[in-house]
Amino acid sequence: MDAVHYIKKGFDNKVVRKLKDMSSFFSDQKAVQKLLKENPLMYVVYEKIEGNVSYSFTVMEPGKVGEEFYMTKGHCHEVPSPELIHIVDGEGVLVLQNEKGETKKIKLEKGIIYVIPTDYAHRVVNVGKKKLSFVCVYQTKAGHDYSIVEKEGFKIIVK
Ligand code: PAN
Ligand code: ZN
Repeated sequence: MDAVHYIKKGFDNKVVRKLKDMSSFFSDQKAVQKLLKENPLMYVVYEKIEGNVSYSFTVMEPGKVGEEFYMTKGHCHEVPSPELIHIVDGEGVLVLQNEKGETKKIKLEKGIIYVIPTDYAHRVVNVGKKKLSFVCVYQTKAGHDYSIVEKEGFKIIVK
């Protein structure tokens, strides 16, 4: 069974994020205000916990807020730990930023497994015209810390 079917067969957590859940993350606040009337779906995350290892399957909608592509909120791990990411379908860009403010922008090729290094805040952007779906693998204890992104944001804006 491939990872997607494995996760979708029995996930433990499901997170639905709409624009309202992340409205302050986008740079064009006028565009945000206009779109908030319909509050579009941004993405859904299905998570499966298997002891020390957790897996997630994220399905992102295509679209833009102003000029900026739909993206995930982005986070650091509470317990520093790396993560694997694998694109299942669609066109994605991975944005990384560490505490020193060093950034990386990586185009995610379908069929390749990428490692998100320890200590990097990470965000995925759907730069395509259709849904973007990807699988992540990480330590269950990694946790999600959104506070750094909420406070400082990412320097790289993907348009
Ligand atoms: C992923 C992300 C998922 C959604 O499972 O949590 O793609 O992104 P946000 O959590 O930033 O909203 C992951 O990176 N887990 O560690
Ligand atoms: Zn993560």
